[in-house]
Amino acid sequence: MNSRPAYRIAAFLIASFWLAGVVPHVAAAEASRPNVLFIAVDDLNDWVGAFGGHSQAKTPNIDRLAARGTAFLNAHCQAPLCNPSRASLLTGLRPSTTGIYGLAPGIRSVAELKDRVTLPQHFRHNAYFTASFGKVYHDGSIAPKDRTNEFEVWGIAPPIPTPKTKFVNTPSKMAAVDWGVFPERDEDQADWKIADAAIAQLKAAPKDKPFFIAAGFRLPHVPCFASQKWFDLYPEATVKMPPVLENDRSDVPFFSWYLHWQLPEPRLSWLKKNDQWKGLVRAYLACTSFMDSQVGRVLDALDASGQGSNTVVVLWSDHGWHLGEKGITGKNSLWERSTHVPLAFAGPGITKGARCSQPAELLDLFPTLIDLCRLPARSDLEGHSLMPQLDDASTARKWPAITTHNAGNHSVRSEHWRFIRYADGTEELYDLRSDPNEWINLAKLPQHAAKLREHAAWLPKASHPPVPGSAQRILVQEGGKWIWEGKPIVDAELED
Ligand SMILES: [Ca+2]
Repeated sequence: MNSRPAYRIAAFLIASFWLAGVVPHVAAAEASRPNVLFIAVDDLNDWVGAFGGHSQAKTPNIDRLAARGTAFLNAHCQAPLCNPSRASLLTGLRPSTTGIYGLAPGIRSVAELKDRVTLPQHFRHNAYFTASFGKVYHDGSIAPKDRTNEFEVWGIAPPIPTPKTKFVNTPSKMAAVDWGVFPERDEDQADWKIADAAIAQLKAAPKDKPFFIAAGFRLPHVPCFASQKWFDLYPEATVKMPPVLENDRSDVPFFSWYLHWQLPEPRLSWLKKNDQWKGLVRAYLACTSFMDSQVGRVLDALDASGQGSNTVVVLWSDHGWHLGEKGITGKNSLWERSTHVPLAFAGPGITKGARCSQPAELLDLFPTLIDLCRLPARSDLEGHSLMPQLDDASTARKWPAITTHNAGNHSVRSEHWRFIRYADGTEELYDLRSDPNEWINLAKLPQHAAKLREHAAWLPKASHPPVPGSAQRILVQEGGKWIWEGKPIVDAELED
């Protein structure tokens, strides 16, 4: 076990006060609780040095954070889309429990969740100062007048600045997708301003209570803009492209084509035809490196504040991103490229330099942070504390990671396997040891029937229908037919 000098000193001081007949202002546990620096990243897949998804990724700051603590190499989101993923992490409940699957509604617009005590609120109710900068809750999911109910300080959350005209002429329904060298100065980036605000708050945090400061970075979410120096890290001629297999999707259920195909992000066919695939890959890497530099600024400020040794730092991304794998770019799939996220913890009570390959879920953050900060336990959370793995990364974990994409579609990721079942009952199974790209669907092979059943046993029992107010990309069943994005799913070849 790690020693906890701050905890011991606080306990000693409180014991001294008690012996002297002085009633301390705060209870022992509260006085000794560590701070939390909660770093969210938008649409960051595993193309991060420490997480090994791309051999050229340059992310020295996230890497040094991971080296300071424990990196979870097999961590997965609960939903491959911003709003449902963040709603799940913040409430501690699965999408299949809440019915939040789309870009709306926000949690407070759902009757059952109106008064749900979220992760930051649980800290606030236990005498923490709480503050948020950038994208932590999904943009627009909380009305401005209600934001200080969620965090004591709800700071700036500027959007990614965009040029007057697009760099890349993507089709009109991909309006948000663009990439290129912009703006000229890093100081004009949203993530620079978000880091600045978090740094100012670290300096100004109240001294009489622990803090929970959240910083939510926007890149590498599209549009992927960064200044020239970040592109220069990845000379175009040297950029390695992700592995793809021709006809990769020929062995996946037809149902998945609809769920993942009718997307606004560019398809691989469009990128190839327009000679834009490498440009997007390069821009994504450049933006990730720039965002990483802002993580570094915040980590440096934490250390400069003198609170580094008494602060739990956790970094996570809301879901992954395809860059051509399985024929698409973007998220919204139940495959590894969409579900796999970087997750790292560092700070008091966490083993240093450890790497854990056991499955972990973003849902686990809530109970893990409760344990690390010795807050009152909650019996209403669907995740499981990662404390055993933070103590010893080789500790086996009973639970797989489950990702849900619209009602009734789930992926179950164990240490070595991925099982997917779609709402129409069709299935996929991959052995990630021999097939890390998920190219060979084993679901129909009789020799894997037991493995398939073993994973299917973990499928969520609840299947909450989409709640009222659910936005686009929602799957519903009407009169025995499946309707995806307002159109019936029919057994016909989709154009690629
Ligand atoms: Ca996102």
